[in-house]
Amino acid sequence: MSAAATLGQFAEQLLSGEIEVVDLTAPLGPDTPIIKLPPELAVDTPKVEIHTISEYDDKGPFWAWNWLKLGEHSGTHFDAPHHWITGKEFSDGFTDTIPATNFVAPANVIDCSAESAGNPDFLLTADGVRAWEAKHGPIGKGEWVLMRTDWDRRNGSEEEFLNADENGPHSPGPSVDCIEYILERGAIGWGTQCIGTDAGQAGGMEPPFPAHNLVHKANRYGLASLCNLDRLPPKGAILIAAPLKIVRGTGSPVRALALVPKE
Ligand code: 23J
Ligand code: MN
Repeated sequence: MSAAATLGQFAEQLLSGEIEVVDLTAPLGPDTPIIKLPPELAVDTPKVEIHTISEYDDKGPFWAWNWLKLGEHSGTHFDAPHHWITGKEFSDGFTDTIPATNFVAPANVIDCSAESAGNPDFLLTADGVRAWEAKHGPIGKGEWVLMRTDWDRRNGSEEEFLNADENGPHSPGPSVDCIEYILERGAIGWGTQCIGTDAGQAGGMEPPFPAHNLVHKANRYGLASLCNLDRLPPKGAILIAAPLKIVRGTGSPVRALALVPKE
């Protein structure tokens, strides 16, 4: 089929509802959970603030608008390669220099919800990914790998979302060999439903924070705090996730959307 015919059919099926748009984005506001890093290591991102400029009043009689204060890595967000020291040299590794074609790509959704419900420190391994491929088909070059944990059900409460105790946060994520394997397959990025792309306990891995360290070293991307992955098929969805074109930005909140065939 010609690309024009494909897009023509796509337009029809989008308008008829045969192709659905699923919102993978959490609400972005003052209640948005924000990552807390060990105090000896870091300064945290401030909470999101939304300030009214006017709302049809003496500050602006006919219009409403707000100004925002927010970190790049707030809420459902995109991690660009320059976010991590291993990716700092890529001239196309900033939110304003990544080619726009990379913001639209097929998604592989690996369901780890049962494992994560039983163990908040669950790690998806390379063997886990290979077992998933044996069942659903290979992860292709240029495709996203998304870890479904249903962690979005905790997103309304920062305490539940971070799930921290005296030993730090406990949330599922990838093992080192998982990330090595998906990069070998040529994945364009790694996405999760937790506060960041790495597991809560990933600071103690070797290398520390392997999703950040290895994905960005390969000039690939991350997505964090994704919602509604339970509404996506294992394969067949197209993910659209475009960061704001922040000049030399290291990441950005996104409105992440999936195009999904309606069952
Ligand atoms: C900075 C340091 C460690 C981490 C993160 C940021 C994130 O998760 C992020 O939002 O990129 S783990
Ligand atoms: Mn981030």
